[in-house]
Amino acid sequence: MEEKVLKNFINGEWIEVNEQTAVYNPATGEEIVHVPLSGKEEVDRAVEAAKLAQKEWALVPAPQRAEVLYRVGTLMKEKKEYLSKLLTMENGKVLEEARGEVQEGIDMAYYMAGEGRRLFGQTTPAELRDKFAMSQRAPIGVVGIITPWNFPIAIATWKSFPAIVAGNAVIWKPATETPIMAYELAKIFEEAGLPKGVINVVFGSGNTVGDAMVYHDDIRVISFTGSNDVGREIAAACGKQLKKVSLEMGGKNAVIVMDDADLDLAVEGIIWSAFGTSGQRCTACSRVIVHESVKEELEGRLLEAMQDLKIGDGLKDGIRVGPIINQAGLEKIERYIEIGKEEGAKLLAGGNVLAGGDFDKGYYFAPTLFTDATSTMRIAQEEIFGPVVSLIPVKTFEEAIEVNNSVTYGLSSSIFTRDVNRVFKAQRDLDTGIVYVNAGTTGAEIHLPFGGTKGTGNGHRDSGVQALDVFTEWKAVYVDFSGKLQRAQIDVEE
Ligand code: UN1
Repeated sequence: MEEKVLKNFINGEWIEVNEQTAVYNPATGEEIVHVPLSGKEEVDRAVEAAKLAQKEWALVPAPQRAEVLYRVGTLMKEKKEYLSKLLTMENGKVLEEARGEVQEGIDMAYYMAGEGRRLFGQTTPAELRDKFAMSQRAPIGVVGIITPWNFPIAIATWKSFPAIVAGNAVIWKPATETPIMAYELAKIFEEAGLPKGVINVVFGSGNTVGDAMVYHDDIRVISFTGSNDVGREIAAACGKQLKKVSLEMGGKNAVIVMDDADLDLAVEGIIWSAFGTSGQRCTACSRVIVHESVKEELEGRLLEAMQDLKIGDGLKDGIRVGPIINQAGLEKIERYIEIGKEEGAKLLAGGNVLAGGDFDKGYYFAPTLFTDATSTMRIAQEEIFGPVVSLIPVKTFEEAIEVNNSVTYGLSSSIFTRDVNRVFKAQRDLDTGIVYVNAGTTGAEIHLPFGGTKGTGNGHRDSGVQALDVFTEWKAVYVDFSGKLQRAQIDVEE
């Protein structure tokens, strides 16, 4: 990437903003680019452009709208390696995972492009003779998406692609920590021939750009992924304005390991979902609910597997765990380690910021394992967003399910067992939006609904065909071809 100063993308134009802030590579501490700090003025300008563009865009037949997404997918595919490296640079996740994230975006492009030929509605029998009834999806208008730094490109595609294929125009505020993916995706939209104004990228903070979006009368939907506190504020603000809002605010995801589990597999699943992306996934495993009879064995095997985790700059070969996003992230994890110790959980490994040599330049935290935690401890209830996992011993399958469901979040859960009855009970009783059997808690596929129950969100889903529900209105249409005025609910009895 050549640019050193990023620009907003508004109405198909690249617009510089005077105020900016620096963006750093979390692995090395090096400055990479400057990102605009926009304000209400830029949001207003973007919305004006989006309103005009949307009117035309909604009239373009959906299969043609989809053509643009096919091109977007193909361009992403061509640039996959380039994008992945930039993603590792700005976010820190290891290159292999960055490639996986870009691939999620490519998959989403092709999947949602397919929706351009479906966008199914329903025909329904009418109550009256010679009358036709149907329901169809209609675009909502201008929609706002606010995306996080931990999946800067995938989550943006989960939200923007369904919005676009359904005929909306988008105002997008990416996280200021990871603006490069947004910049690159905007360039791809431009190259793919998306009409100007259909997507507008406005960089800036939540307090300025985010607020301006949430309170803008002409932005009719806000789709947000991020922290619980911010999500609740957005929900309250949108509630007062009767604005549709879709929220995804994290998890406290558990892997359950039963006495009959394949322990080798369970260890792999835990290591991957707890320490991959340095635990900075909404779906990351941060609790292991383990049957007491296999607890010691599991502890030993986890400790052994943790020794193989090479930590460092994700652009280097063989690195399995990258850095934490920034100093604030590091300090939050440190606070939880102290809390865990005070609460009486036993620290088996890690628990410290990594220092010395290359570690001094970036933000690194040692993969951490607590054991003998109880389900009411704060380390077993609150989202830490780091490579920290706590073992909670239980005596029965029923207790395992209960402990899994004892948190305010409800995103993802997993169980390792060979008992088919337990499998079916677990998929029914685990109170999360995503359930895995004999796999870790991460790795959701884009054509299935992504989201959770309880405090994870407000009932909406990202990705999957369900994402279309966020960005469309259902419209009921009646066509009376009887040639006379038929009065529904009255004429029926005559
Ligand atoms: C997130 O952490 O918010 O299921 C998204 C997964 C990925 C997406 C995670 N496909 O872990």
